Amino acid sequence: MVTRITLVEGDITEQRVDAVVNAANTSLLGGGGVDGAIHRRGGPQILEECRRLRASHWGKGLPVGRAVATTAGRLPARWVVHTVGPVYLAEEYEERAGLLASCYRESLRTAAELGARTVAFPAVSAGIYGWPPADAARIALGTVARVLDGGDARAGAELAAVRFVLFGEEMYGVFERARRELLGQDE
Ligand code: AR6
Repeated sequence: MVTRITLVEGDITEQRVDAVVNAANTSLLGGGGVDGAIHRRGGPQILEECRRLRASHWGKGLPVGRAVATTAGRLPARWVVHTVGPVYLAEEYEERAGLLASCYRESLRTAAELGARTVAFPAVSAGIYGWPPADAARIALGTVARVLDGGDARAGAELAAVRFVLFGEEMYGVFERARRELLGQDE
């Protein structure tokens, strides 16, 4: 459902949405990129909850393709949904593309279970993890559109809007083109 997906150029830590998705790593203990920005702006409460998750259910860390929620700390959101994207590796494209799609599905499911109606995503795996931006955008938009269209009836029904927050003009343009190709031109 195209109208429920929007693209904005900006900083995900400034988004007023119910849930902000973090492109984390398996350790859940922070890193660079969007992960670093979320922990910096959100404050130490987020890391405290991540540590508790590591001390309990996710002792070995969060597997690639999965998602888990914590408080959003001082961010203007209610929750941060942490997901772990795959590192790009051309020789294992099929398997890893499946895992990237899983990040979006699992994040939406996790957010919907909490009662979130609005969710903001960064371009998972398209930074430090090296996923080619156009392909990352195609997977991101295609997967979210399928969930909203009822591929996952529960998550699709509860979510009112999904916003992709793209860092920089270039990534925004890549998503805009992918959106046009996949979903048609209209809003
Ligand atoms: N708001 C929105 N997007 C951002 C922001 C921001 N504040 N900052 C960066 N981006 P990356 P990955 C964009 O590297 O590829 C971390 O160390 C960025 O320009 O954050 O999944 C984790 O701990 C790019 O387009 O995530 C992992 O170890 C996109 O967000 C690893 O990086 C994703 O880039 C994850 O790598």
